[in-house]
This record gives sequence, structure tokens and C-alpha cells, in this order.
Amino acid sequence: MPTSLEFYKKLYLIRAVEEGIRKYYSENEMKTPMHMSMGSEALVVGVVSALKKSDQVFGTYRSHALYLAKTGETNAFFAEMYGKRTGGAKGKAGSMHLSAPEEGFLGTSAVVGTTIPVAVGAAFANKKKKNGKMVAVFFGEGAMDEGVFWESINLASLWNLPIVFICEDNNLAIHTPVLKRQGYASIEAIVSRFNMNVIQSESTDVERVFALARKARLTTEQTQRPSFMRLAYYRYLEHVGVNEDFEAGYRAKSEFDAWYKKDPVRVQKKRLLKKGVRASAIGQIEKRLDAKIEESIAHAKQAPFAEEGEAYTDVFA
Ligand SMILES: Cc1ncc(C[n+]2csc(CCOP(=O)(O)OP(=O)(O)O)c2C)c(N)n1
Repeated sequence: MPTSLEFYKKLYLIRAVEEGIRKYYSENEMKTPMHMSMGSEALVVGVVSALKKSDQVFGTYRSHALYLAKTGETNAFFAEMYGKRTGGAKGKAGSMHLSAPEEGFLGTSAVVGTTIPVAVGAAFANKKKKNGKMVAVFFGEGAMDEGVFWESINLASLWNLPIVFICEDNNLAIHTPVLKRQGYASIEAIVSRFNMNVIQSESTDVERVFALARKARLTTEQTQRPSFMRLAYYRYLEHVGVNEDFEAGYRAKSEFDAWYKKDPVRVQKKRLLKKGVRASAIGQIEKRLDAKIEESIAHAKQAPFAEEGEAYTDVFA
């Protein structure tokens, strides 16, 4: 199990990377649309830390946190944000299609729900190969409004696949809340009708999420039944973009205030202080991570764009 400090470093890195994006985005050099993870750090770091390094993850267009939690690196990440040749996909993917297959970060997509059946396919392949790898697929609760979600959990349940479904529940699909979209009383109740191990949590405490995710992974490994985790969080920023949008009229700032009291990064920092870690020591770690991020941004800005012919490599259409 990672130490409390190790958890904190991961949470802080993700938050600070997105603060870096906010700082420079208005320069208009990062051309990619941004769907920010801010607010979801504990759920992502908690789950990824409970996986083995060789396990595979899939995500959505809102996957900065997932990429950083799985890879821990910021150079290829920022190069991709700046559309440069040194990016993970040579600048062709941007923020919405991040991947790092060599790290087990198999893919993300801008089209809602589309990585879920692909993740089920990967789990099927792993089961056939008997390689012990677990797949974790992250998606918003909006993906449950798509038929492919139900087909995917049906097959995974029927075929007893080694997969953990992680529903990142922020209650909103763009501006529309769950109550106006879903004709069932609760996500847990309905997915419990499938042959899956179902867990839910509203916690913003990374160590609590870690404990639940570790149990989910173990249960799936031992029983060969898929797991389904509904993990709630509050999206801090607008659906797409780097700003707050409490003036837009579809949600109240008071909701943010209530969630921010239990902000995942602050919760973990408080734990460290309570355990006796000195504030100055934490400050030094934060400074080092801030410097690493600024360095990655500077490198990305200076890096070259890919050659024109590159547009036709690594594409399948
Ligand atoms: C198939 C498809 N339908 C509609 C859209 C437009 N769209 C983009 S994001 C989004 C909301 C998805 O909400 P959710 O899955 O809860 O994820 P969140 O953005 O909250 O992380 C929609 C409808 C899309 N990208 N793909």
C-alpha cells in the first residue's frame, strides 16, 4: 500500500498540472479542448493505486487525472497538450484522446461510452490469455444513458470477465442532472441486478477509495465476477474549458462550497499534518512538483510540431 505521503504527491501532481493548464491556456498555444478532472483526484488515484502496474485502464475525454495517476509523467503529457511531436501521440490526440499503451493506459475517446465495449474486449482477451491482468474502465454516469453500456456489462457479467467498471458520478451530463435523464431510482440498485460485485462511495478521501478499490479488484480476481464501482465527485470547472461556471445557471456555487470543504487534496494534506509531517516539508515537495511541471511546459513549448506526412501514420481510416 502506498504511504499517505505517496498518495499526497499523486493528488498534488494532478491538481498542479491542471493549475498549470489554467495558467497558460489563455495564451492559445494549447489548441486542444480541455475537459478538466479537477475534483475527481481521490477517486482516480485511489482506484489506480489499487491496481497492479501491469493492469490496463481505459478512460474518457476527461482523463488528465487517469493519465497522470497511471503514468506519473508530465513531459509527453504537456507535449501532447501543445500538439507537439514529443507528445504521447505525436501531438495528434490532444487532451481528449490520451493514451500510453506501454504503461497499460490503453485509450480514451471523445465519444461518450465508446471505450466501455473495447475495455470488455481487452478483459476477454486477458481471460483467454490467462495473463492475470485486470481491466479498469472509467466513464461518466452519462455513459449509462447509452445502450452500449448495458450491452457491455451484460457480456462482462455473462462471461465472468476480469474487469472493474468505474462510474465517475458527477451527476451531470454537460448541464443536465441525473434526475432528468435516468428512469431508475439508483445506479447501484439497477446494476446490482447483473452478476457483478457492486460498490458505491461518495468519499473524497483517497485512502478510503483505495481500500474499496483494492477489495473490488481482489473480489473480481477471486470470484471471477466483474466489479462495478459508483464513485461520486463534484466537477469543479465547466464541462469543457478551464474556468468556473457557477454563473451559467444550471448549478449553485453553494454545492461547490460544500464539496470543497472535503477537497481531496486538502483532506490528504490535513492527514499528513495530523500524522506529524511538517508543513515546510510538504511545501518543499509541492515546490519540487511545481518545478517539474513548469519544466515540462517549457519543453513542450519549445518542441517541434510533427512533419506534415505524420498526419497519415498511426491512423486506421
Ligand atoms: C455518443 C455521444 N453523444 C453525445 C456526446 C456529447 N457529449 C459530450 S460530453 C457529454 C456528457 C457526458 O457526461 P458524463 O458521461 O457524465 O461525463 P462527464 O462529462 O460528466 O465527465 C455529452 C452528451 C458525445 N461526445 N458522444
